[in-house]
Amino acid sequence: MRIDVVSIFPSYFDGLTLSLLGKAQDAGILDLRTHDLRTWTTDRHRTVDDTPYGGGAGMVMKPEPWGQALDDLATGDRPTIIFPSPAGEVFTQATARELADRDHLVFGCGRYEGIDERVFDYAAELGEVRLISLGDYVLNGGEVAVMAMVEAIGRLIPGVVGNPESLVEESHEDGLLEYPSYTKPSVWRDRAVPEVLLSGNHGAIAAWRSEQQLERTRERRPDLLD
Ligand code: JEH
Repeated sequence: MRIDVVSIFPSYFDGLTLSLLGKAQDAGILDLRTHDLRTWTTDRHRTVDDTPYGGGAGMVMKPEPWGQALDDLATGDRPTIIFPSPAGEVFTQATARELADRDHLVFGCGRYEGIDERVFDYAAELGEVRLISLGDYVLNGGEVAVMAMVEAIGRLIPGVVGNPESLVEESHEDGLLEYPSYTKPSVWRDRAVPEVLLSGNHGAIAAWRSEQQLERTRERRPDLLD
């Protein structure tokens, strides 16, 4: 899979070369390319923003650099073009699964008050456009949202997660929160691991874990039970 990310802060994405996604890039499974939007500016000050028509606070990203960037990156294969936006559909595991199936993703990270609306309309001529929100809170730009989305999508690409059994287990998940996990030592700072997990009784362990899942979901995420 190829992923292009356009941002005025491309070094945000340096962290994606670490760990699993870094190995996937070394192995040639993931071709992740980050780009500085300012390379597509033509003025001496490499300007990417301007004042909003109609007035209002803050600045809006100019369309021209975005148009040039999309012309260069969204070539040939009609990629899926994703703009993180507080006004987008909310990103979920289902979104990650859907996007992990694509051959080419282009992410456009806005800053300031966002990007000139005509860019989304133009991008639709080059690929499938999606406006996606990481969640219902306000960020200063799209970068952190794209970091999260690329990690969630990247780990679903076959061969990226070392132990594919973890992914199989996830895909069989029942929509409940996970059960608690423990490792050695069996007693730590006066806190014992629940007895049943040391019992070797696999039926009792499975029952306890299900009960824990239900109880935690009722307590922390009752919305998942509706
Ligand atoms: C933020 C891309 C580009 C901040 C505020 C406003 C909210 C409400 N989950 C997410 N939150 N924020 C972003 C995101 C994602 N994905 C996100 C971005 C950009 C994504 C620029 N910004 C900064 C930004 C305007 N406010 C939006 N409203 C509280 C009602 C108030 C207005 C726009 C852009």
